[in-house]
Amino acid sequence: MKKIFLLIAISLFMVKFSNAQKLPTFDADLGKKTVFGQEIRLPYTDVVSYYGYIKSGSTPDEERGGKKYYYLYLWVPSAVPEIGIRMVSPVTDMKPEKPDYVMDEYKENSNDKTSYFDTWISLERSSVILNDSGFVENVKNGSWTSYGQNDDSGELPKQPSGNKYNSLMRITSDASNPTKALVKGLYRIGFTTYKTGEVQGSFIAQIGAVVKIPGTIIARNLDGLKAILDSK
Ligand SMILES: [Ca+2]
Repeated sequence: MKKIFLLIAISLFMVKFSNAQKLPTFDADLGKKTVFGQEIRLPYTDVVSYYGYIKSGSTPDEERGGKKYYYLYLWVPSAVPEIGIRMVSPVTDMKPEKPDYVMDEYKENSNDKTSYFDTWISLERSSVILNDSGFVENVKNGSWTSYGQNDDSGELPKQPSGNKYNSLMRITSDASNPTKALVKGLYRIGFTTYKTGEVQGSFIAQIGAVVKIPGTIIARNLDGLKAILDSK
């Protein structure tokens, strides 16, 4: 029996380090086990990557309490048991691949490897559930329910400052609580810097799910998301 556990541990270790990407694997809370005092997590089955770039001096989507907020809109087409979100800035050794989302500004500024920001992320869900002709306006006038936020995570690589200031969070759905259940709908990932200051430079945002969710959409603005939704 001990041998089997050892083999599992070794193969998980191999998966972790044989992956070509420069970030560590994105591991889920769900199915987490402790074997011989060692915590073993399985990677998210489905990881969607979004490469972005914010130019210094850009107009944020919102300013609250002196902080500049930007949003990524996320359409989740069915209820999910868990969602993981992480954000790393700057993007150094990673390159976008075929299914990844890439902002135009990212392509235009791909040679800027030095600008970055101390990331901070949040997840909220819109009160609007129906994609009709008034969708964009309804969302703007609707409310948002917060699911959580994260500033710094020790699981991610250090920033050029030498600090582990990148962000990661895992949200587990609580089906018994309407404000904690990860139901089908429109979510937004908010990002800013923890300290008041400039959001600038490249970043990668990743959304991890324990099940494959076909039809997941990420967009930088509501009109863009609506256009993709309507084209499906
Ligand atoms: Ca941070």
